[in-house]
Amino acid sequence: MDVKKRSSDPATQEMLKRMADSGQENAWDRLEAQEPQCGFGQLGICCRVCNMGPCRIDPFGEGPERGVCGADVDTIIARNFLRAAAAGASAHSDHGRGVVHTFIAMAKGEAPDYAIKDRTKLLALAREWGIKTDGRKDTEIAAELGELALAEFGKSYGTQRMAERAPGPRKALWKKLGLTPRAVDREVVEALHRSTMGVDQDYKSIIHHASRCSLADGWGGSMIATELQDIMFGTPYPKHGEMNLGVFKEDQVNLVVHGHEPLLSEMIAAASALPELVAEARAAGASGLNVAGICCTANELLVRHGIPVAGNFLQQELAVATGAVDVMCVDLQCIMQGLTEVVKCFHTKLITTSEKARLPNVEHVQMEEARALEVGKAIVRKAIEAFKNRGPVHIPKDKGEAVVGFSHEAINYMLGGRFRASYRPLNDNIMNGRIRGVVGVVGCTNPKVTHDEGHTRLVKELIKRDILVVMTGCAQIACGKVGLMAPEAAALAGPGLREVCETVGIPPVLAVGSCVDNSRILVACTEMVREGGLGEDIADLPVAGACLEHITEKAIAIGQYFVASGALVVFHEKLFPVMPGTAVHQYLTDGIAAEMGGKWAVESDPVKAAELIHAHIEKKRDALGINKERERKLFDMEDRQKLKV
Ligand code: XCC
Ligand code: SF4
Repeated sequence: MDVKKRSSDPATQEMLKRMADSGQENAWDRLEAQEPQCGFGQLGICCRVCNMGPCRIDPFGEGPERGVCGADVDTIIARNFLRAAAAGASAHSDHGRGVVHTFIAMAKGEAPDYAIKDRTKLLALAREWGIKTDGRKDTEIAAELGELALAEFGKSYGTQRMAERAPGPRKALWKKLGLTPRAVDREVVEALHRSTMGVDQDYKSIIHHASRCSLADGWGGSMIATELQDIMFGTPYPKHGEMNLGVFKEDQVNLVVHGHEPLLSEMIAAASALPELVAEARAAGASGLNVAGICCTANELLVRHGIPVAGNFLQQELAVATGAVDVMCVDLQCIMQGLTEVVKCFHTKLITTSEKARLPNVEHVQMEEARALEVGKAIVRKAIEAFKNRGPVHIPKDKGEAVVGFSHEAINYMLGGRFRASYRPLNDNIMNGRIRGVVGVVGCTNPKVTHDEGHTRLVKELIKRDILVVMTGCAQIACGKVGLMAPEAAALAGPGLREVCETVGIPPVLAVGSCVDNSRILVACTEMVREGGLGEDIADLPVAGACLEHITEKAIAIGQYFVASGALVVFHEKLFPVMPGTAVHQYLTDGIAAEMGGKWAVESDPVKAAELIHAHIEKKRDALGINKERERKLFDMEDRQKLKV
């Protein structure tokens, strides 16, 4: 086993060796046992949509070219792509719906442990949605807002309210193409319908719906999740954070919260700060209570409260293998069933909390919004109990220091100051060329590629080229671990970006939040357009998105909504589930740009991906006419030498 090939993160390498030595299995081992994986599946050319199949297309053009029903390679790939986008959109959006239910309960006084923490945001959103605010109680406004938000998931008519936020030309384009997203549930149901046997069999039409369904996620379910979570739990502002397995404390009760929804983990965090529970932990022989997160539940708590992050997706089993985790409390999404095996080797208590996400033979403590803090306290007490049974621990020392919590509002404030909060300084610095552009690097960590390496190398290459990076998800954790979100990382940036970072006091890589918080990036892009000087639409901006380690269907939905919003999106070539050389591949990576301004690109090498993104950004800058000065300067040594010959 070559641990360096498995991961570029020293803490992960250390734990991989330890797990191998003690015969404990993890995702990398199980991947090895699967190899070689099905090549048809990887290329998206296997269809199991009906029972005349499964059918597969021969990629070498020697075998079957069509499924039993006659579906060709492009139809099969596009249908699989659409189903992935729909599943991804449903995951983010069902999370959003859960938040709305709690929000309404809070407003009606049925969830007493929740409150309105960001009143400014509540009122702003209420006004945006035409809700009367004058002379009304906050809870009354919130109740009405909650009902309207809930309708976004299942209303019979109309389109997503949040999509109204997009720049004018983008909205007009969506309208012209019939892409303005309708109710989230409708788009997901229609995606499943269209992709059944014998319905939509024109790949462009199928991808078209993948766009609309994904837009219902980004400008719908995800954005609603982000906004209402901010109202209830606070909008993120810059704060200190720490990331990696080194955040576990040997002498404290370590409670890991893992998954995606902050509804319960917020309560667990609050419970862990209660003096009575701290006293109970002390009585059990611990010096305190340490809550740490994994995956996007971690990102939610990190950006709002600076609660430490123990690791990203691939580190969940390794966290248990430290022996230092007393309770691993999971909500939903990205919870590996493999956890049920690894906890058997340790004292760690695994607890499920969502009725939607159960594990066999695992204790279930149902999250209940009416008594959420009580549930949180009960889980903390279970961790204190488990601490007493703790065996030997092995905690890697590594952890990265970071400044995190750059919501759209925080960026506005950092750049413009309290009284003239605006994106003007950002736009100005992009226009004068100190910052070339902005790139969102997001998404998962996949054992098929070296863990963390795609993200960290790409981000280093981007900031070196004076490109500001904004991050979410497990990619954010990967870069936080290596210190790229510390202000000192400005030293790794190009001279222009460095100057801006040092003047404003921001790191060159901004931690924005969880995967539903990619909606914050959509809002930030819109704000850049509104501020002026960088074109009329997101497609005009010198921006892009990238994910070189994607795993989940959610990443496909995110990628597609960025494409349909006008951005270039780069994925790892081998992880993109679309066979190269097909018409649908050609369409997604080229033809679609003529319709939507955005498109996909595939690249496995982080340096080449950075070059590709940089070239794209310069092209956008040229089109905006903000590159004139630079062109003159670009007469470098090489050009001079050419002249002499
Ligand atoms: Fe899951 Fe969001 Fe992917 Fe990480 S990044 S592996 S989705 S936790 Ni969203
Ligand atoms: Fe095969 Fe067509 Fe059925 Fe897919 S839908 S399994 S290609 S027969």
